[in-house]
Amino acid sequence: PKEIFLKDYKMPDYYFDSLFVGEEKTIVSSKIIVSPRIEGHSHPLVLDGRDVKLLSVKVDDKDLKAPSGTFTLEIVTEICPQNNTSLEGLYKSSGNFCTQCEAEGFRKITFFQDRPDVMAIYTCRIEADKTLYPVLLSNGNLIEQGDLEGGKHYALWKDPFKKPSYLFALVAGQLESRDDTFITSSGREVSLRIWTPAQDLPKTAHAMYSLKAAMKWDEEVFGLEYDLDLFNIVAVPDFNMGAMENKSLNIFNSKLVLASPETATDGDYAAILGVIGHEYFHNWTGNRVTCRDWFQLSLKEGLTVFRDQEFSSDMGSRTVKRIADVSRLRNFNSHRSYGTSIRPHSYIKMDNFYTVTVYEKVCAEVVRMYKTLLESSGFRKGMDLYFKRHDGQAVTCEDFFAAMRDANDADLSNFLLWYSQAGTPNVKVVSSYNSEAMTFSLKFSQGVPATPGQHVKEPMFIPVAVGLLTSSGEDIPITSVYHDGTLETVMENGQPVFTTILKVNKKEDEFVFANIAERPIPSLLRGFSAPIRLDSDLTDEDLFSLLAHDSDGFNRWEAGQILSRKLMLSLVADFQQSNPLVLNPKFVEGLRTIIRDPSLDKIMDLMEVADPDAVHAVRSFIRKELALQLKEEFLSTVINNRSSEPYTFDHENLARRALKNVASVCPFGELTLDHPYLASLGDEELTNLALDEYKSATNMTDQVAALAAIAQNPGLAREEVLLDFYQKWSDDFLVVNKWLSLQAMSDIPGNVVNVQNLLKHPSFDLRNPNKVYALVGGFCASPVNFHAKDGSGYKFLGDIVLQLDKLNPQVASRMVSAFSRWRRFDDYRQALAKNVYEIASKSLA
Ligand code: B3K
Ligand code: ZN
Repeated sequence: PKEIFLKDYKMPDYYFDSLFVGEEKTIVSSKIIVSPRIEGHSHPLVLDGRDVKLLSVKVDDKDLKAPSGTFTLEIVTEICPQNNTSLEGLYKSSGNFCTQCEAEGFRKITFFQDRPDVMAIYTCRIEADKTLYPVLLSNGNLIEQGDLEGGKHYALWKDPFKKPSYLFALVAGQLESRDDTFITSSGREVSLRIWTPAQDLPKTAHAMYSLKAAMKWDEEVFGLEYDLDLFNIVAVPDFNMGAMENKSLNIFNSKLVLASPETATDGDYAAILGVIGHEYFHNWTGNRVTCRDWFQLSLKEGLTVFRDQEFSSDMGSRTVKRIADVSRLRNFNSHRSYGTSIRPHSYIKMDNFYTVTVYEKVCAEVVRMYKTLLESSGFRKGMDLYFKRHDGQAVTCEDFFAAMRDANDADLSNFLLWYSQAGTPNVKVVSSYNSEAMTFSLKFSQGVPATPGQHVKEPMFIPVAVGLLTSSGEDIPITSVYHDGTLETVMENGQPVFTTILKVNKKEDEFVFANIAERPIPSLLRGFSAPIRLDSDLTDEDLFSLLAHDSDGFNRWEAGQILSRKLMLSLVADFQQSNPLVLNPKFVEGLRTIIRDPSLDKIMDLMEVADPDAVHAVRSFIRKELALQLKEEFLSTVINNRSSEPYTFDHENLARRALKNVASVCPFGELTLDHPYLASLGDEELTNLALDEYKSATNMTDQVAALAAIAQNPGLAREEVLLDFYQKWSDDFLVVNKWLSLQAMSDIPGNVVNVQNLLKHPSFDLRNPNKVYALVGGFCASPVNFHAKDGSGYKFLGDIVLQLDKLNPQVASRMVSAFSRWRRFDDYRQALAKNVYEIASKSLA
């Protein structure tokens, strides 16, 4: 494979002004108006194409000849969507046709300059059998439709906005729609339609609610209005990713559209809200302003992930959302040290560029830092200028940076290093209090670890949000800070602040707070204001105090995290030296106070007692020990948080269910490894409690959590309840996937054999990405069985990946990324196919 370099970017030699796509069975004819970028040049026009059979090419209605000036290019190709298991380009899913063109799928439909900086107006005519494919959709507005001979019909769609090929979409099939309308802030009426097979329509209510909420939010927060009269969402069961933001025709993985209280968990409801918002927000950040080349992926993804995170925070609890996002970020990156920068200088296969590191999480943190540095109003000014300058263009991360800087006249100094420099900055902070001068000093030192190809690193520009607490836990007003020999006032509207942003951008940087009457406890990096690793000199006592009192909810959780990590580490050492394990009573007491506190927003303090990657034995010990010592508290938590009210998706009920399920059962069901406390004891009384929870559950959140609790202990109860669950839900493929993933993630010894058997279960299908993610992905998330000493887990994954690579290279490469979390399997890596190669060589440093 050829490696593509950012430094080699060249502007296209030709523009494509408009494109007409027609699809009949599998014949694609396209007519493209082509104009050279530089009049009179003689560069060849090179088109991309993959797995496409060329039937004919015509230039200006004549045989191929090199034209100068603008000309029309007509191409007819033949493709086989029914055999397309890669799920890129045009393919069939459950009998319906649909497309996925990002990043380079359009070249699997026809020959084209398949690159995001070639933007054209698309007109698309679809012809198909009317009975088999009654619904024909594409981007933009429906211009014309009608019947044709031989039981066929056609639809002609035109998208008035110029767009790159990756945003093209087409759907043909037997679908029905849930219809609604949205009135924009300027009074235009937009038709909203969510398309699914008829039987699934009742499950689209939450998706429609989410779409309307997102449209309203984007108007209110960013002044961004929807720009067409129609917005379509189509749900398909076979989809590599979550969803796709095609202009006015979003295509979604069914998992992120369909929900009912009986079949979807709180986690599913939250994911639907976030992803519907995400794809909708792309209409401005991605579609109206797009990327010049794929190196700029974070320009649209980082910004849009940030926007969806803000949207979800505004719709629910900001603290809970922030904790969830930061946990994910850390979980995915803890072993990789963010080995790639968010804008690498080269790639081999674009698809492998869509990793959690490069694509989503860190990029969104970078956008968040602009907001932290410029505040909400400055950030909004930057966004406004970005759209004013670049609407209708394909641009770069520097253009976004320039808009933020220019709109605020801000000194963002070396901020751009966040895009190019790989590796997580390690920041150390040392504090000291001077009672005579009444000053409190924070001395920062930073360093970025060397990463492959980048040995020497520059200091980064790091916004550190800081608050100071009194010994009794109250916020201390901050009025002024010395930095670089000058005293800066940090008041807002003449009032002292409780949180201030320190701009750390030197290798060693000191900040001194003035007028501090007692030795304060610093609350550092509030809200996780920068994606760094922070090492502070806080004592256990400071941390307990922050855990109990910090006004920053995120840092309360963070203090609990640091304390439990410390506890884990000391126990791991004891374990290794065969010392008896004893739980620090201070820790148990700290937790007891929190559990007894009736306010619910502290659920997260309990959720992750330890780092998910820490040693299994110690983790189970802590869990069991806490369950034993805090049994009374956990039991009353379960009882006090039961509810017989109908299911509602709101913060209070989410928190209540999460608290109950973490005490007795399991938070957020699918794909979390946070074990329920009480059920970990495995005694009969508590197994019966979980069984009661299972039987009386009126929603999937409670039901799957109880199931997970029972399933953690091998035995008859486990077998019976798993069978019961399957029999109940065997017709609902999304629920069956939960059943698959729950068994796959299990810590019970020798689970690889069960998972191998499940591969042969009638409910499993290697061609469906969701099932692969549930079963194979679930297994790789199990620290015990995937990483089994005998290598059975790795061998299992290696074999599957080889099979998957033939069917669907994107899914294969996502699965192989499970290896990237550990460094010791070179032996296994080498056996993997081409797709494995890039992830292995590029992001597994
Ligand atoms: N932009 C798409 C992801 C496409 C992935 C292609 N392999 C979904 C999103 O981020 O909105
Ligand atoms: Zn996106």
